[in-house]
Amino acid sequence: MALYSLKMRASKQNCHISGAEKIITEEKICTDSTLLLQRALHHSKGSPDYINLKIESIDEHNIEYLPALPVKSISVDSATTGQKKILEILEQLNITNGKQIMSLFKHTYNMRGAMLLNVDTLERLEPDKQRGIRATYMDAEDSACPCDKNHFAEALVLATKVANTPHIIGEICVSDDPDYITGYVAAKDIGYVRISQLKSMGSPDGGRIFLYRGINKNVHECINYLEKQRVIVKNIPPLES
Ligand code: PML
Ligand code: MG
Ligand code: MG
Ligand code: MG
Repeated sequence: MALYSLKMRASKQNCHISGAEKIITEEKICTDSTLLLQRALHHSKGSPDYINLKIESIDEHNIEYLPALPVKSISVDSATTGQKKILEILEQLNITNGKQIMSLFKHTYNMRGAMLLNVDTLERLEPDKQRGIRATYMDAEDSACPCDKNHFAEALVLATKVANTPHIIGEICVSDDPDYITGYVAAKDIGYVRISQLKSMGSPDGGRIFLYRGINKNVHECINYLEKQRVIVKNIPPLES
């Protein structure tokens, strides 16, 4: 059965507004394209002046199937407590400079992709620092209709791919959507840990930081997997509230 990668990204004055992608069969191309375009046109970050829709056939033999990371949810009463939780979890991952890492989120808002950070030297490893690294070519097995954004399910797909990437020891995500305040920290060892509040409602500040550990000359292995490896994530659980 022929499979296609379908990707949408939208921006305004070169600032990223939204992006989403699917891996689908041919008969879904028309309906899913329309649904992704509608998402691009109606986003809380604003109206785009540029939308890119890309459709490519993919070879099913090149797909890697990964089980979804186990999910855990932590409920906190404020963004400040949520940020403190992140620091505790980073320490469990033997990352002791969490405060400095969290301060880098002030640079991620307009980026289309994530920051790729050497956690020990705090060097940024993205070849293009304005764009960042976009983890791509991924979807959930039997994924739902892309009409409404399901933050959780889409983020779990991405986090599962990222956690399985060579030299990546973890990821931190604060949503860049002004009306979405839940974020997460994820790693192969700890799973996908959702934190109910990481910023205040209405704040657009957010983004992703991929945490790299190792010698910088191996970064191409990591970027190659994030940008090229086709991945389908199995067993996405329903979100328990
Ligand atoms: C985004 O805006 O794409 C990030 C969404 C984070 C999802 C966190 C969750 O609800 O599990
Ligand atoms: Mg997004
Ligand atoms: Mg977003
Ligand atoms: Mg962003």
